[in-house]
Amino acid sequence: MSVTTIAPPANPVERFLRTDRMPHIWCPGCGIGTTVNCFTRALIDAKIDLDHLAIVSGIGCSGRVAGYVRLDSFHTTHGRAIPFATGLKLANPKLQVVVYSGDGDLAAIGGNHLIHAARRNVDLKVICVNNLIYAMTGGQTAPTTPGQVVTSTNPYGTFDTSFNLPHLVEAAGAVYVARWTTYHVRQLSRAIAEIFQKPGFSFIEIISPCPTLYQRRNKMGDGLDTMKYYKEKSKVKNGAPTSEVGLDKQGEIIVGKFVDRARPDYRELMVNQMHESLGSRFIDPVAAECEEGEPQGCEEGLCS
Ligand SMILES: Cc1ncc(C[n+]2csc(CCOP(=O)(O)OP(=O)(O)O)c2C)c(N)n1
Ligand code: SF4
Ligand SMILES: [Mg+2]
Repeated sequence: MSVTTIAPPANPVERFLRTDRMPHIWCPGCGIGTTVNCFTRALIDAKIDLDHLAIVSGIGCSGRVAGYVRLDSFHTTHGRAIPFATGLKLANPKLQVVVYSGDGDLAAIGGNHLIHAARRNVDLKVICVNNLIYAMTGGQTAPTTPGQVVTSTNPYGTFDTSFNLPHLVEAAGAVYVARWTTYHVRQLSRAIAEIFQKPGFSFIEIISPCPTLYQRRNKMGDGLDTMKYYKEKSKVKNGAPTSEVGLDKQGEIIVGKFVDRARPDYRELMVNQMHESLGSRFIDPVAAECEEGEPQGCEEGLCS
């Protein structure tokens, strides 16, 4: 008698993971894995050409994403994901370049790079996992930590004013700004798929739990309790003025797509300026490459 074994259905996310690097370092209930799930589903839904995709992370628990995805990924130094990604994008404009990192990495040590990349409208897709602290190094206060939150460096509660990241990047010039939590998995996946169609500097903030250091110290329960908390406290307000979406310890979490606008990106401005200044003496290396290698015309439209 022959025995038929039925293979379990393949997990669609698995092919995007470096399974040889498992088990991962993330704690039970951590939100970072959920963000990776949403990200990989967005890659599937948006039919992203993986040969033209690069992921850049900085250092931190969130920065570990680059090491776990089976994609062309770069785990750079703390705070330097954006300048690294900017160089990558300028050297190879055909790449879709994603910066995937934590709030501390992007808005503290990397804060200047963040605002200037937004100002220049560099064509990057920035995914910021905001767990409201420096998690990897022990739960210290970050520029995103809301007032009164207990951290390892403010055991009696923080008191300095925190960054409202959507407002910061909108003011600096980002063309797409959204915020979701790890509870909003479908909306988050859709937003990530959407920024792959959006030229210029896009920024998605994902409010994500760190049960080990943030939730525990603030008596907010475990990962599941935090999902319930996000569900209860979140209010979808697409188009909300970013000046009104700041976070506090226990208040409403305004989520949604806040900004979706168009303006020329850094490369377009650079090429236009060089043409204006140098005329026919300016040879755009990308256009020249297209003429040589793709005589039928460049689908990316980078030479126009
Ligand atoms: C130049 C430098 N400064 C400081 C550190 C220490 N450091 C490593 S991760 C980290 C904080 C990361 O916080 P965040 O980006 O929010 O990531 P999380 O761990 O919260 O996901 C710090 C300060 C470092 N690695 N390099
Ligand atoms: S320390 Fe916090 S952010 Fe880091 S893996 Fe654990 S739960 Fe996640
Ligand atoms: Mg953090």
